[in-house]
Amino acid sequence: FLPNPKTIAIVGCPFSGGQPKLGVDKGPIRLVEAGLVNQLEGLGWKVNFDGHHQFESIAAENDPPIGILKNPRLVSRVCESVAQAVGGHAKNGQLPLTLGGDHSLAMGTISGTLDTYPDACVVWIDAHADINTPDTTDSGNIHGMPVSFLLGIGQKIPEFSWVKAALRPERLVYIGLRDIDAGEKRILKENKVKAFSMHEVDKYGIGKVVEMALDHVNPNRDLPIHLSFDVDALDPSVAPSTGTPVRGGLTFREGHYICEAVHETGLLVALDLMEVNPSLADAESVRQTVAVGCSLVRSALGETLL
Ligand code: Z70
Ligand code: MN
Ligand code: MN
Ligand code: MN
Repeated sequence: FLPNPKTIAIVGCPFSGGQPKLGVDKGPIRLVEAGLVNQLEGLGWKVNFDGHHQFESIAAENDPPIGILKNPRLVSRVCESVAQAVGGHAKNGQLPLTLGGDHSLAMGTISGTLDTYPDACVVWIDAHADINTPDTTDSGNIHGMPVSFLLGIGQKIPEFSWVKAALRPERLVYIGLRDIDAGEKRILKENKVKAFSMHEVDKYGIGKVVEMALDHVNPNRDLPIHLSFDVDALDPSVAPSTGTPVRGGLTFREGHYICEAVHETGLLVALDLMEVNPSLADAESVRQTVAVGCSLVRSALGETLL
């Protein structure tokens, strides 16, 4: 899908408004400081990075909760601007790499991808399903909801009317789930969304799981792929610096294997790396989490072991 010279557009999104913990907005800054641009150039990519996005200008001064949704206008406006950035880069034939920031941002990134590639499928790697609706959420944190907005399920919030319900449930697949709310389990079943939890990873092994996941969303291996990777999919021993670590996660190799296998399809058109929070845990844990984040991105963008 991508023209030569192959170009990555880094969309740095220092944003934390989809959840309550400060510091996740520093994730993209740390990932770039760790040398990500040079690393991607080393893989033969041209890298377009014109600085992190500035969301201060769209900060809503008066943003009371809607129902229990926190920072609703801020999250909506930031995601709309991210959708425009990602969509614009994709339409220019570049591969948007969005660095989060919290996972509410994927409402924007996937909207931008689907606006450019209406047939794209989404591979969502996460401990969580992030598919609560405004009716089912217990936390009010919008990073637990972006998928429901993209699918167009649940109560409609006028402030989010720009989000097209452009994602079809059969074009979405999860890997790594292990912390799902009761309401989310029902939504997954009702909408027949394919999900490979850690149980399936244990049962079949990661190679078979990725093959089954791609067979579901991309049976002929001809549709564009958007890979949205929440670093908390990895086990906390591998990626400790994240807002909601959940034990029993993907190993270092399982996480990288997913990225390598998606790269091998030649179908990747957009990539998100989300929820790195350099303010959580000690300095060595932060270094480790940032390094594994860069390493996952490199694997998805063509780094091989041999
Ligand atoms: C819960 C909610 C979530 C990430 C936590 C948690 C969602 N289901 N996502 N951490 N990355 O609040 O809706
Ligand atoms: Mn840009
Ligand atoms: Mn997530
Ligand atoms: Mn998560």
